[in-house]
Amino acid sequence: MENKKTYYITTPIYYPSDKLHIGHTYCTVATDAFARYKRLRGYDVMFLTGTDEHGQKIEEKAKQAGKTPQEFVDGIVCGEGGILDLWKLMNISNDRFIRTTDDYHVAAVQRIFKKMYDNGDIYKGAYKGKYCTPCESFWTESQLVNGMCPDCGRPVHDAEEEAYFFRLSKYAKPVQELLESGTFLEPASRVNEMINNFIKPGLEDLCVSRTSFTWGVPVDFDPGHVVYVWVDALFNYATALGYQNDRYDDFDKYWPPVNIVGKEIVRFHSIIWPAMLMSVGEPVPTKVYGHGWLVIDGGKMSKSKGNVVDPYVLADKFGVDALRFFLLRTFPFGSDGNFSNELLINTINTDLANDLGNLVSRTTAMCEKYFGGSLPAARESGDFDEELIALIRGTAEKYAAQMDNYQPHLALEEVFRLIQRANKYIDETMPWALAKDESKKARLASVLYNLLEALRVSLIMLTPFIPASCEKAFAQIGADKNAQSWDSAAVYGVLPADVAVHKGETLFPRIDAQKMLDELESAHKAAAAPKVEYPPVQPDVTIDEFNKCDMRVCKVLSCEAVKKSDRLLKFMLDDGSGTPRQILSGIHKFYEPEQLVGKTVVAILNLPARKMMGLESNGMLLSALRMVDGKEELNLIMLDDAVPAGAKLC
Ligand code: ME8
Repeated sequence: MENKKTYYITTPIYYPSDKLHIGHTYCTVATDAFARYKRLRGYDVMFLTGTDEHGQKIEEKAKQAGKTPQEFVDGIVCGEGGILDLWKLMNISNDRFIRTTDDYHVAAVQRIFKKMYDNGDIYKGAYKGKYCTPCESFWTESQLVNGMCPDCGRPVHDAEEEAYFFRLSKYAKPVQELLESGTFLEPASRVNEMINNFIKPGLEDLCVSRTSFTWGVPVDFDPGHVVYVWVDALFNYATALGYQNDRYDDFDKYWPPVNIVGKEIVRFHSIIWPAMLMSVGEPVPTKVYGHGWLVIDGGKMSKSKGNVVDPYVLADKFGVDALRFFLLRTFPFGSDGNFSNELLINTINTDLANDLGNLVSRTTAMCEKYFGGSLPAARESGDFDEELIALIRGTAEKYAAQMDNYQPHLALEEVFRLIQRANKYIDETMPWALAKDESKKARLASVLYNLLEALRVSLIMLTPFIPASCEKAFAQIGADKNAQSWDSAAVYGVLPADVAVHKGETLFPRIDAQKMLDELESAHKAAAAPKVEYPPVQPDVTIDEFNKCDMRVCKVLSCEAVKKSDRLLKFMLDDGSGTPRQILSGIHKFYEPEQLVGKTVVAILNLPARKMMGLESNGMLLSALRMVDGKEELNLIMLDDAVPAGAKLC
């Protein structure tokens, strides 16, 4: 048997520094559609996605969350509502998922780094830059803000640090030739950008090790250095197939890849990446496609701007297929696209509910109503058939040309030309009028059969985009596996003459735009709210046990910080007894003393006295403690000042 042709396609590996948003989903859904399309065409496909888990940014984020870097990334990648869950929800058909913290990848990157060191392409040198001592950070001249550290605004000084460099300069010429040849980098507009902005001004050698943090792949022959995160990350595409490791064994089978990436990382993928592959003697990618960004009001989505769009919320409100479809139908893949909920609703209503949804429901309903779901054998052709049948036969080729060019929105344009033509065919042939005339039954059967065939080939081409909905629609129009195959997508007459049709559920209900916009606003607000963790409820206590706790209202007479403690505050309280009571409380992180003087608080008075920092504490102030995004938050319980000191809580 002849071996199938192989096809290897990848997404970028995303940083698990935060939850992913609709921009990441856009890239992954597009790559999924390309992978599904190639499978449909009979290719043996390897589709890889994954996560880029090392580097200073992740190390810092983990620290802020009070977790180790590994715990932190595990939560974002594998935790509930994490990256793996998101791709499952979005029906992503990846064959493999790589995490750069996987042992096999780490070991392979060490071998790759050593290989480039041994062949002389990596050498030890000195990294010269501007150093900010308090921040322990190196900066380049251009990163400085008014000559000062961009992080803390303090002065910087010239400094040198031992580091490894990759001889990128050596590869300037072959990389330029690669960029200028054929279709390695697309869209073509990005080629000139790379050559003019990066290669022509002169490619400098690239610093490929760091000593200022440890969360990375250690350079095994020089402790203290970790491999630059981009070297570690780019090679994921190779190690995931078993390159320089034993975990997998299909590098020879699938290499080289098609790398789908966002436009901001085209430089890494079209200059540094091929140069490093040339260094280790492996073929460069077949293609690097730099897709555009989804923007909101012209600006890139970012967590700091608070304008990220949560794919979980959108999938929940609109359905996974509607969201997948919208992303690929609306925005030309190589350009930026302005995301808006209005556009999303409009696309769903126009294309999915009206054009496709109506074609499915009208056609299947008429098959049931006029023929009980099974068409009779007699046929009669008539006006308008020819044009529709020509489109049924001719659309697949045009669609394929667009898909092969990584232009999903144009491929969908072809499919919708056919769907719209089929809807017009219903208006032209007026099946409801034919049904009234017994002598027109054969003509009516032909009309409905032609509509089913138009639907069938459309659904084949829509499968890479909306797989779950197509499966349901195929069942409704009675298309078996053979009638769903790519080979049958350009053939008219594949459904059996007596095809059995079942009208099913509405695939894409129409959306009430205003109602949905209001719902979305509140859903996004709820999703953006910090995640609060509540501890489980404690085992029961009896009322007598509870009554033993003497909790009283107290007035804060004075409050001051305890010397040499950054946590403790010392309170003198009026507890109603006439004698001031001293209580210590470790809440300085949350309150300054002057905020609390005069306040009405609650304390439990009959706890045994305790000494802290040499001072006695006679009781404990009550507060509400909760975990918000992994951090402790505390509110002291304060009552209305009208409540007198000494009042008992019950
Ligand atoms: O750059 N619109 O990871 P990352 C469209 N770890 N696509 C977007 C987008 C937007 N607004 N925002 C993100 C990294 N993307 C590296 C990659 S690869 C060896 C290492 C998509 O988490 C787009 O594909 O920042 C972009 O390139 C990618 O997410 C960046 O993801």
